[in-house]
Amino acid sequence: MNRLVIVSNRVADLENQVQSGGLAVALGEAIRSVGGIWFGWDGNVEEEGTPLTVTQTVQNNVTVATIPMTGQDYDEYYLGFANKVLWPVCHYRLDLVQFEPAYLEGYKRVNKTFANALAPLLKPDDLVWVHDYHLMSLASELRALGAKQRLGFFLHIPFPPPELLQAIPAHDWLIEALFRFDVLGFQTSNDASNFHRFVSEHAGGVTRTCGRIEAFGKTIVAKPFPIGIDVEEFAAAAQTAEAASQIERLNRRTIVRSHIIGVDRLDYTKGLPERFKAFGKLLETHPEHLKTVTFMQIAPPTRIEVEAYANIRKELEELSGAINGEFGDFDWTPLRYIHRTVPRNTLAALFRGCEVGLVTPLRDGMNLVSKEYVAAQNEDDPGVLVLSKFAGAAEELEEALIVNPYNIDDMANAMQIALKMPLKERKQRHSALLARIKKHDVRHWRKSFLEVLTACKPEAVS
Ligand code: ADQ
Repeated sequence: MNRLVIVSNRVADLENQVQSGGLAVALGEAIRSVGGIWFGWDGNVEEEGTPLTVTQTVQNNVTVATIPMTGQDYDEYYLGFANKVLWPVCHYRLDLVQFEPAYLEGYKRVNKTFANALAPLLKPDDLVWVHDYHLMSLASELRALGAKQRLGFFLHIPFPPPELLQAIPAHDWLIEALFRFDVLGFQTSNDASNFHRFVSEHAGGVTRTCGRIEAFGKTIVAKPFPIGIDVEEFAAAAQTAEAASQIERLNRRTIVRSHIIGVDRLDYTKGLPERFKAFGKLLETHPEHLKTVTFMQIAPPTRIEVEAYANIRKELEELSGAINGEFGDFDWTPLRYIHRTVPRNTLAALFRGCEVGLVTPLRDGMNLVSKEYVAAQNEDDPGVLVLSKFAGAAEELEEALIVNPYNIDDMANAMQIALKMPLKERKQRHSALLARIKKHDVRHWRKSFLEVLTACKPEAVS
């Protein structure tokens, strides 16, 4: 078995698996079984001129190798090119792009710094698996240093259609850099086909069978590998004695009969203002829910230095205040809006205790919350998932109530259908959804990607 090297912007906390979640556990498990390295930024920002040295901690056969970055790197690479250019374009939000030439330089510089620091740690037979939009030019930097290893890349966020991709300054350079990997993994067939379309229409590429595509003098594999969750682990977390007491606490407010829940990072892609408005619409059009339904939105702030994130927070505070002001009463708060990260076990319990799960992003690579909500349900009395057609998960989770998150009435209507859905239909939909998330769980995702990467010939690399 080849050693596995995972590279991502941030390194997951392999010690604290309860907090870090399914992905960290699944990848950590893979490294532990074959031995290897997890490499990434340590989260620290150093003064300009401080040497950026790699720190390695070794536990059994796993090395966690991390490196700090400078304030300039943080501003230009992380906040700049990654989060003010790539993130909005990949989520179809050209209106939020803020580009400065220094951002691109910062992105190239940090990818190069990562490559310089990682290259000496690699062994010839390693399988290197790079994650996400921060590190799209890492393979090209590693190849420039002579790396011949098999290099794979997985994009956790959507890959936009060519018409939007072209809004990224230097997108041609970025696509050519991606061709220095051997395997590119996308969340959905839509994302993979957007990539194929760009390469064939704008880079003279030729699509072959089995996801292979030829361009820039090289043939690589570029196909979907939809990510999943650890279904058994999450289902078990929802059924502990502690979870039962949390659910009991939720129901102690006897005045409320049904709970609706949303859990997302506070991000403009997650469709939160639209969701809040839809809940307001539900109360307005179906007054029978007054005092009997609550909506709990858990949304911890992220990337607060980026203006668009501060704006969304302000908008949500105003909307939740307006809804509670209009509909609430001294003994009932219709919308509870919580700004904190919640331990995974508590999340699992809350999902199980809530009759409706709202997952309504305007655009999302996959969305793991949708799968966690399904996994946490009581099979004998399951809740209903309301899912945006623009979440990658909608390609698989057909039995959810699929909504257009831009259409407030459509979402309010889906909430009403969910709240009224008979047990028989809830069970039918849930068992179909559960079967799907079990079939494509996180281990299947990892195994299928690594099988394709292992099957590449390292000598095929130029
Ligand atoms: P995210 O945009 O972060 O991930 P998501 O897939 O929903 O979105 O994953 C979020 C994870 O964080 C889930 O496991 C969820 O339970 C957890 N989480 C969210 N809010 C939390 C809170 N308040 N407290 C504790 N935990 C919380 C990116 C892409 C997605 C893609 C994933 C994985 O944007 O589209 O599905 O990567 O590839």
